[in-house]
Amino acid sequence: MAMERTLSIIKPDATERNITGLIVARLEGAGLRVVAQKRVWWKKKQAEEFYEMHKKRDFFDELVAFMTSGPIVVQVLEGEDAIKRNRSVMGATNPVDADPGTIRKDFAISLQRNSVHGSDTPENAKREIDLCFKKSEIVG
Ligand code: DGI
Repeated sequence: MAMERTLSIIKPDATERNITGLIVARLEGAGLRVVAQKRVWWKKKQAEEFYEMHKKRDFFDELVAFMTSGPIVVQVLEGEDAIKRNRSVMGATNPVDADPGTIRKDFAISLQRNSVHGSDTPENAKREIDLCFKKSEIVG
């Protein structure tokens, strides 16, 4: 299995509840290594650019408002099959559908306030990592 990198975000509902460490422990426990990490508060433009693939969806404005409502922790995670591995430890988008033991099942509040983001394809992982980090900020 190839080593891979993926972009992870701990969302405002989780920073607000001071559970970022609990979430990082789940990621590390799943075999993912944090090779870049920063705490930021996105401006509207940054959130709109990050989620541009959802621009036409009816929840886009709500999503942007939520992602700019407080600080987030942006990370690059590295590991074998990291994209799928992260999606698997995150659980389904809607916590109601998430499997037991996943981050979203245990921590998410709702479909929108679902605690974490993870890239879903290698193409999106590259795009999202390049958007959020300079090469020099990633230390493997
Ligand atoms: O990759 P995911 O985060 O699992 O899901 P996604 O890329 O389909 O959607 C991005 C985020 O947008 C998701 O984490 C929560 C939010 N979202 C998705 N579908 C809906 C939604 N928010 C609302 N309010 N309604 C939706 O139907």
